[in-house]
Amino acid sequence: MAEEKQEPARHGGAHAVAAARLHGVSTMFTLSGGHVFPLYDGAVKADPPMRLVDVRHEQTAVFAAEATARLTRAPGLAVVTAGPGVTNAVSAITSAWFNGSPVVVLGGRAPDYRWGSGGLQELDHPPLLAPVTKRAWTEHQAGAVGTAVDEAFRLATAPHRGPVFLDVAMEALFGDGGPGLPAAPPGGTAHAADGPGGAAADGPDPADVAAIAGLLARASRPVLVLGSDVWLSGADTAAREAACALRLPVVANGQGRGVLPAGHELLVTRARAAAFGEADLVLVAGTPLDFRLGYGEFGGRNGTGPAQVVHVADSPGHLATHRALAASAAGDLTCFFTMLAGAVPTAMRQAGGAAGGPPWADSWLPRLAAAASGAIAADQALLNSDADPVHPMRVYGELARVLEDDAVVIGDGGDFVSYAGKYLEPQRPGGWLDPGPYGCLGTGLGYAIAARIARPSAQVVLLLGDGAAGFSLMDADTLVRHRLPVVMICGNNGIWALEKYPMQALYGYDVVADLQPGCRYDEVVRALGGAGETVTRPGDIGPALRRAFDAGVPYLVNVLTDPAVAYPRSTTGV
Ligand SMILES: Cc1ncc(C[n+]2csc(CCOP(=O)(O)OP(=O)(O)O)c2C)c(N)n1
Ligand SMILES: [Mg+2]
Repeated sequence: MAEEKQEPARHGGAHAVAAARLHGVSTMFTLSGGHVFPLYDGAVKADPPMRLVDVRHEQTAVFAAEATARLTRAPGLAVVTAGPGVTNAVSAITSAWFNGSPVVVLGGRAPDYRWGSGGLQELDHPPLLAPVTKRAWTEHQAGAVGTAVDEAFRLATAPHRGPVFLDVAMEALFGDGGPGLPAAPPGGTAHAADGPGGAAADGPDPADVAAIAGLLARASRPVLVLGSDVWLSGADTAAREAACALRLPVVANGQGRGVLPAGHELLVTRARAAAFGEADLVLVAGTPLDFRLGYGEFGGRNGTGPAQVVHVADSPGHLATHRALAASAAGDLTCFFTMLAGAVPTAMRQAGGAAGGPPWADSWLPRLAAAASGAIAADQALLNSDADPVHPMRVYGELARVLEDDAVVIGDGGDFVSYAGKYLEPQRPGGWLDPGPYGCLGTGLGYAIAARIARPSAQVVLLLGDGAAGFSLMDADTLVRHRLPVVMICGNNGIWALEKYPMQALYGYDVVADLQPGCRYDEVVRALGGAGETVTRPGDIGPALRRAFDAGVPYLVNVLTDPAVAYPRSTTGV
C-alpha cells in the first residue's frame, strides 16, 4: 500500500518552524511541554523535517542553542514550555545576552481565553526576560506567528547580536495560521544571504577610523585586543590581516582566541601583564572593557604613564562609557579592520614617520614576543609534572598532545578551566567556548551537545570542574540518546576551588566549599549509557584520553587532581 502523504500542518507552530528555517536554523533544542506541541508537529512535518534534540533541563536547551550560534555564526533556536520551562531557561538566556549570541527562544504560554483564571503554568514571561534580551514579547494571533518569528531572528542576528524571546499564546500556536508558510526568497535563505554573523552592518565612520590611525601613527607601544565579536561577526580574517600588515602585538580574548594561531609571532597573550601594563595605546575590538580587561585601565607599569584607550564595537550602544576613550569607532568590524590597515600607513607618512616598518616592530614587539615565549617555556615543568596527586596542569600537558587543530574545547568550571584558558592556545578561531563574562556554571553539556552537532568530524572536548559537573551532567543522557560522542574530562579536586581559596584568603576558613572526594562522575556517565574511567596517576592520563577519543560514545575521564593546588589568580572579577 502506498504511504499516505501527510497533510502539511498550517498551525502557528508550522509557520514558526518555516520562519526559523529561513534564517538557517536546522536544529530545535527543547524539553517537552504541551504548550509547545505544535512546534514539534511543525518540525516533524516540515520538508525536510527539522532536527529535534530533546534535553534534560531547559538551561541545556538554551545553552545548546547559544553554542550553535557561537560555533556556526548562524542563529540558534530553543523551544521551552510555559512557566517553569521559561524560568529554567533564564540563566542561559542571560549568558547569551552577555555573550552577544544570536539566539531565539520560543516559549509556550497559557491561553488568552482563560488568562487570569488560574490556568496551568500561567505566567507573563516577557517582563522577566525583557532585561536580558533584545526584545521579549507575546504573539496572540495564529496568522501572525510566522512574521513574529521572522522578526525575532532578524533582531537576534542584527549587530549587536543577542537573544530574543517570543512566547505564543496557546490558541495562536495551535490555531490555523492560514495557507502559505513563510518561504525563502529567490537565491536562498534569509540568513545565507547575509553571510557569517547575520545581517550586514554599516561600516564605521571613516573620520573615526582616521582618528584611530592617527593615534596609532604616534604610538610607540601599541597593543591590539581581539574579542569574541571579531569571530562572531565574521571579521577574523580581516583582523588577522590588519594585525599582520601593521605588525601589531595581539592579545586574544574570549572567542577572539585562535584568530591568530598558537605560536604566531604577533600573539602575545601570555605576556599580557607586560603588554597591558607598559602599552601607551591599547586598541580593544569586539569585546567590552569589562573585568576581563581590568575595566579598560592600562599602562602605569615600570614607570610608564596611563595608556590611551581606543574602543571599537559593532554598534554605538556597545562602546564603553565608564572610562575616557582617546578615540572610538562603531560599525561592521570587517570594514573597520580593512579601513584601518589602509589608513595607518597614510597617517604615518603624515606624521613624518620613517619609511619601513612601524617603530614598535623593532623593540616593543620583540620584547613582548620574547616575554610570551619565555612564559610558554616556563610552563613546561608543570605541564609535564609527575606530582601525585595529579597537578591539574598535567591534564592539559597530556591533552595538548592529542588535540587536533580543529578541535572544539569547552570549559565549564572554576580553577580547572582557568588553567585551560591560560595553557591551551587554540590553532583556529571558533574552537574555544568558555561561559563568557556572565560566568555561569552549567554551560557544559549544552555547549557539548551543540558542538558535536555543529562540527561532526572534529574532536569535541568538554572540561568540567567537579562542581560544575553537577549542573548539567544528567544531559550525558542526551549525548547517549542522540549518539553524540564527546570526550568529557572532569578535573576532580573534590572542592569548589575557585570559592574555597578566596574564602580562606578573606576569612581564614571556608564553609560550603567541599564536595565528595573521589566521586565517580565516570560511573554517572556509564549509568546513563556512556563510558568512562577514573584516573589517579599522572602517567595514566594520556592513555585514558586516547581511549576516550577512540570510544565512539560519550566518555568521561574522571581525573582526581590535587585539592591543595589553587590557580594563581590576580583578580576575582569583583
Ligand atoms: C551558576 C553558578 N553558581 C555559582 C557560581 C560561583 N562559582 C564560580 S566558580 C565556582 C567553583 C567551581 O568549582 P569546580 O567546578 O569544582 O571547579 P574548581 O574551581 O574546583 O576547579 C563557583 C561555585 C557560578 N559562577 N555560577
Ligand atoms: Mg572542583
